Amino acid sequence: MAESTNTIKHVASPLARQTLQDSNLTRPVAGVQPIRLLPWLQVVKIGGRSIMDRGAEAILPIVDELRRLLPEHRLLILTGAGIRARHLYGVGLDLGLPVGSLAPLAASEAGQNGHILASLLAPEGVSYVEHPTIASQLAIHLAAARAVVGSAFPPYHHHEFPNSRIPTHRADTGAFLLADALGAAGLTIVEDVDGVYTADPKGPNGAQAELLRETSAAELAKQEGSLPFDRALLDVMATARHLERVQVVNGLVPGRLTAALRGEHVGTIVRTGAHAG
Ligand code: GWN
Ligand code: ATP
Repeated sequence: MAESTNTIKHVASPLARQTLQDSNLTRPVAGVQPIRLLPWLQVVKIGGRSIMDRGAEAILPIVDELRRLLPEHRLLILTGAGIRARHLYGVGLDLGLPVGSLAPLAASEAGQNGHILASLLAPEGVSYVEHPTIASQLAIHLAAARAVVGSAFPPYHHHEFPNSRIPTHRADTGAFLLADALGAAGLTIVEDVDGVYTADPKGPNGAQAELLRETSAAELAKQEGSLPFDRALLDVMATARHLERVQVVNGLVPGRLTAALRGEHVGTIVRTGAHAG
């Protein structure tokens, strides 16, 4: 018996003997920069309300543009939820549904928009892939096709934070979390405005609104009023590990998405908290 004790192999684990609550203790192990899983990937978020809800008039030119981009880029195309989710929030809130019940219902509308877009790109070999596939089999799907489409919503369901009656982590936040976690080359957010303005250009003070060519998540966090994306996006940008910037472009103007993916400055560049290295 004594001999067998000597053959036991002890597995040393640097975090085994200490609390995970003390960042001074965990930093030597947990403070290293994560690797980029898909460094060649370009993520494109297509607005639900701003693009998909407009139907053929807005969708078909974007589909044409995406089709022409396929030889140049490998794309993860993520769709937002749009007007159907807003109707759903209205009905659900009236009934008193908790935010964690509303989140997956709204998310399913983002998925439906993804299915629509993927159907139009099917002749190019593009398919809708489910959340679990994005989580664990994205690489093989992108080895088989130049692009895939998915829902931009994060799959938080009943885990959505209850600090708001409307889900705070919606399509823009979901797209960013995914792009940053994958270490993607870029994220382009496609809207129906030229970028981020000092105020809603379609709002009551729209005439005074000025386009911000370049800004940062930190600067926008100080700006009161509305934004063309979820405010929670600013929070996740602040703690980004890889994506140093995001470009918001107008998808109703042909060529803007293509130019953005080629690295041109054609919308608003929003710098995140991530630094090269
Ligand atoms: O249904 O359009 O994925 O990719 O957040 O969950 O509410 O689900 O609850 O793989 O897991 O409606 O069924 O639906 O949009 O999210 O999907 O067609 O469990 O492929 O079954 O994390 O698509 O759907 O809505 O994304 O955003 O079956 Mo849908 Mo969404 Mo499909 Mo997905 Mo949710 Mo799944 Mo999921 Mo649910
Ligand atoms: P989803 O994908 O969640 O359905 P979306 O991204 O397609 O939504 P909206 O959430 O409606 O679209 O955001 C775009 C709209 O935001 C623009 O049409 C514009 O009117 C509005 N907006 C509000 N504030 C601003 C701002 N500061 N700058 C630019 N646009 C703004």
